[in-house]
Amino acid sequence: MSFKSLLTMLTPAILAMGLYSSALLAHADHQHDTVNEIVVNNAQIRDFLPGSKSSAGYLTLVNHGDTAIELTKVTVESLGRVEIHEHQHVNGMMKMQKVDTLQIKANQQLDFKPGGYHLMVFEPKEPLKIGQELKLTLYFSNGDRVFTQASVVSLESQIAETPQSQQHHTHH
Ligand SMILES: [Cu+2]
Repeated sequence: MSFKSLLTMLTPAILAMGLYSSALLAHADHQHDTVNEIVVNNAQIRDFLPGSKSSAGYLTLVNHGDTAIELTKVTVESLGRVEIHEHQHVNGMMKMQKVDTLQIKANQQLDFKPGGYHLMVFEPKEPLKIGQELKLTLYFSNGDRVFTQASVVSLESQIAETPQSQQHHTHH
């Protein structure tokens, strides 16, 4: 067998190997995207008002995935307890209550904001400082965890960024 014919025989095999490895790479990229299907933006924790035992936190959560996900728990560095709350109108009164799990549908964005879903934070281990960044962790029922940095903001700056229509609601 000549060298040339050996090469001709092997070429399809070499090509196939090349295709196989690029297919593997493409697969790896896809896996990476899948992990990042939950995106968290603009996480904020309001500084505790003097004498107040609780404060509020807001963020935007986007599920870029094809399936619904369930948020089950949130933790924030230096805060002893974090709850997920929602507001509801009951007999003309705005009431809030704790929710154990919060579903975010496929390709849905959920805004935590004044008068809607919000985080209720308690038990600061030390006084918070405006501008401080705290690590915030979101836990999902499928075992996924998403980390973000939450900025500590003043009540004044939070109101300034809130649409006019929502300002009338006093939280706590
Ligand atoms: Cu609340």
